[in-house]
Amino acid sequence: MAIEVKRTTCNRDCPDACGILATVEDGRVVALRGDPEHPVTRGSLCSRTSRVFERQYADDRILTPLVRASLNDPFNEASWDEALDLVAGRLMDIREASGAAAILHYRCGGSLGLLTEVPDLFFARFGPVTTKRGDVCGGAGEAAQEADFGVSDSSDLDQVSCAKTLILWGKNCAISSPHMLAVVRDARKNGAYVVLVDPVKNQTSVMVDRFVQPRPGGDLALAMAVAGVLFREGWDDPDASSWCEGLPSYREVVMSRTVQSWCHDADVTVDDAVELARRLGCQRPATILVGWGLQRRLHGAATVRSIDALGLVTGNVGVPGAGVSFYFRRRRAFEVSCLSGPPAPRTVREALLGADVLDAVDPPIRAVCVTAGNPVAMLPDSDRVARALRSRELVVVSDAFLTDTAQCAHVVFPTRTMLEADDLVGAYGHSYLSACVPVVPAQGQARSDLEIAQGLAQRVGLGVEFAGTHRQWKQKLVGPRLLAAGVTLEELEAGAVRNPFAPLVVFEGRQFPTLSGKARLMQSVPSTARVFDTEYPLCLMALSTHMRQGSQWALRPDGHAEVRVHPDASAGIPDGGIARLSSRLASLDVRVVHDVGQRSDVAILPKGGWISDGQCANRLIAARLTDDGDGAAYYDEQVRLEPE
Ligand SMILES: Nc1nc2c(c(=O)[nH]1)N[C@H]1C(S)=C(S)[C@@H](COP(=O)(O)OP(=O)(O)OC[C@H]3O[C@@H](n4cnc5c(=O)[nH]c(N)nc54)[C@H](O)[C@@H]3O)O[C@H]1N2
Ligand SMILES: Nc1nc2c(c(=O)[nH]1)N[C@H]1C(S)=C(S)[C@@H](COP(=O)(O)OP(=O)(O)OC[C@H]3O[C@@H](n4cnc5c(=O)[nH]c(N)nc54)[C@H](O)[C@@H]3O)O[C@H]1N2
Ligand code: SF4
Ligand SMILES: [Mo]
Repeated sequence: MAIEVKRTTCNRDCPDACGILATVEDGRVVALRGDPEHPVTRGSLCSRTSRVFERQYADDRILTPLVRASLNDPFNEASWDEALDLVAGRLMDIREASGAAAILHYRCGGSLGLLTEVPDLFFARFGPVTTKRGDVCGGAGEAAQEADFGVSDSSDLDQVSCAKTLILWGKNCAISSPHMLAVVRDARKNGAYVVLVDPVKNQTSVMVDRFVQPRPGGDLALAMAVAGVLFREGWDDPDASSWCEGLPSYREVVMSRTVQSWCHDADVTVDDAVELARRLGCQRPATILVGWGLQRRLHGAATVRSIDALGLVTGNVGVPGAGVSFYFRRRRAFEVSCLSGPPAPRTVREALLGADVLDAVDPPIRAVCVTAGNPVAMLPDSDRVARALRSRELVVVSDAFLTDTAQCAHVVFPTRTMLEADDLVGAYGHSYLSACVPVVPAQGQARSDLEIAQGLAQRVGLGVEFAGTHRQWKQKLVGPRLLAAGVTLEELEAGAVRNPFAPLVVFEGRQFPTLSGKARLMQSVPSTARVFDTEYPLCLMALSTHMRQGSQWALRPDGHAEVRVHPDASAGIPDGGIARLSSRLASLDVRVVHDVGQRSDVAILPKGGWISDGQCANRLIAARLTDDGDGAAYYDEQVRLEPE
C-alpha cells in the first residue's frame, strides 16, 4: 500500500489560510491534519476542514459537465467540448446582439486561491461584461478603515502577543478564525487583559476576562461612551492631534451627550464603558481586533470608524503591541496585475444582486455566469436572487456541488475541490503566503477555474492569452518583486512564507497613507437611538457555526435549522419545539433552542443554510446596503417566533 503525506493550503474564505498535511493512501485522501511547521496553523485544522475529504468523495459531487435546455428539464451529462461550445457560442451571440454588458459575471469567496480570479480576467477580455461592486463580506469595514487610515491593514500577529489590553470587538475567534484563539491565549499568558464585546454570548466569551454584551448594533453608542470617559478622565493621549485630523470636532460630537446617555443607547452599564476606557487609555499598548459581524449593519462603516477613533485618540496605533486590526492586505505581495483587465461597463451591487439583475436595462442582463459563489443561499433576499437567475436566458455555474445557485443553472461546470487545487493563497488574518498543491488529481472530469477560463478563451479567440499550466500562472503571480525579496514558488510550495512586504507594525511612527499623513477622525454620528419593533421584536443574527464554511457543510445538516433564543424570547415555545420564524419578507420552520446566556432581543440562526434543505436564513433577510462600502446589512433584520 502506497502511503504519502502531502502538503497544501486551505483555500477557503477564512482568515487563517491553514497549512495542511494530507495523508494519501493509494491515491485517496484518508486523513488531514494541520501543518505543525506553519507558524499560525501550529498543527491543527478546524473540524470542518479536517473532514473535508468526506465531501471530496461524496456521492453528490458533480463530476461531469451538466447541461439542460430549460430549467424544467432534468440535467444531462455532457462532455466538456459540448458544454464549452454551447456556453461560448451563446455568450458570443449575446455579445453580438446586445453588447457584452448583457452578461454578468459574479464571483464570490468559495476559494481564495488567486487563480480563481482568472475567470474575471476572461470576462473582462471577452467583454468587458457587467460585474459586481461592493463586498457583502467586509465592504463597510474596509471603507471605514480607508477613510480613517488611508488603507485597511494590520500589524503582524506577533504584535498581538505583546499587547497589555486586547479587545475582541465582535470577533468570535473560536468559530470564525480558530487559530487567532491561540494568539489570544498567548497574549493572556503574557498578562494581557482580554475583553470581548458582542451582543451574542458565543464560544469565545468563556475565554476572556470580561464580556460586554451590548444590544445588537449598540457598538457605535458604546464607542462614543468610551470616548466620553477617555476625554472626561484625561485618559486620551495628549499628543493625539499630531497624528489625527479633526480632533476638536470629533471631541465635540462625543461630548455632546453624557456617558450615561450613550450607554443607555448601547444598553450597557457605565461601568462597562469606564472599564474599556481605562484599559485602552491606561493599560497600553492595546490592540483592538475588529470582527466582521458588527459591520454587516446599516451603520456598519460608522461603527468601525467609531472604534478606529478609540485607537487613534489613545495613541494605540503605529506602535508595537497596538492597533485597530480588521484586515490583512493579502494580495499585495503577488503580481496580481496579470489578473486585471479593462474595467466593467456596468456594475450591479452585490448586496442588491437580485433587484439589480431584475431591474437592469440598456441592455437587460441576459446571461449570468457564477464562479465560486452560491449567491442564492448567501446573498440577502434569496428568493429574489433565485427569481433573478431563473428568469435569465442563460445561467452558468462553476461549482463542485448542486447548490441552490447551481439549481438555477442551464449549465454546470464541475470544479476542482480544495484538495485538488493548484494555486496561491495570501491570508487575510495573518501575514503568511503559501501554495495549494493538488494532493490528489482532479476527480472525474473536474476542472479548475483556470482550465474552464482557458476552455472558453480558446473558443472565442483568446486562447493564446490564457494559455499556460497552473505552475506557469503561479510563476507569473509570484512575479519579480517576490523573487527579488528571495521568495520563490518552490519555497511557497514547501511551506508558508511570511509576506516580506507586510509591515511588522502598520502605520509605524503614526504615519498614514493619507493626503496630510495624519489619520482622520469621524466628524458626525448617525442616530444611535434604540428603535423597538413590537411586531418583530427579535434581531436576526445568522452567524458562522463550526458546522459550515459559508454554505459548504462538513456534515449535511438534517431537519430544521436551529434558532437560539433566550427563554423570555421564545414566545412560549418549549426548548426543542418546532416554530415558525418570520420576518416581513418570509418565514422558516425552525427548532427552538433555549439559551439563558443570550439577550432577549436576538434570535441566532446558522448562516449558510440552503433553500433546498429548508434552512436558508437569507430568505428572511431584506437586501439593504451598509452606509459605506456597499456591504450588506445582514444583521439588521427583525423577526418574530410563532407557534407553527
Ligand atoms: N466556522 C466558520 N468560520 C468562518 C466562516 C464560516 O462560515 N464558518 N466564514 C468566514 C468568513 S466568510 C469570514 S468573512 C470570516 C469572518 O466571519 P464572521 O462570522 O463574520 O466572524 P466574526 O468576525 O467572528 O463576526 C461574527 C461575530 O460578530 C458578532 N456581531 C454581530 N453583530 C454585532 C454587533 O452589532 N456588535 C458586535 N459587537 N458584534 C456583533 C456576532 O455575534 C459574532 O460573534 O470568517 C470566516 N470563518
Ligand atoms: N445571513 C448571512 N449571510 C451571509 C453571511 C452572514 O454572516 N450571514 N456572510 C457573508 C459572507 S462574509 C460571505 S464571504 C458570503 C460567502 O458566500 P459564498 O462565497 O457564495 O459562499 P461559500 O459557500 O463559501 O462558497 C460558494 C461556493 O463556492 C464553491 N467553491 C469552492 N471552491 C471553489 C473553486 O475553487 N471554484 C469554484 N468555481 N467554486 C468553488 C463552493 O462549493 C460553494 O458552493 O456569504 C455571506 N452571506
Ligand atoms: S477553514 Fe480556516 S481554520 Fe479551517 S482549515 Fe481552513 S483556514 Fe484553517
Ligand atoms: Mo466573508
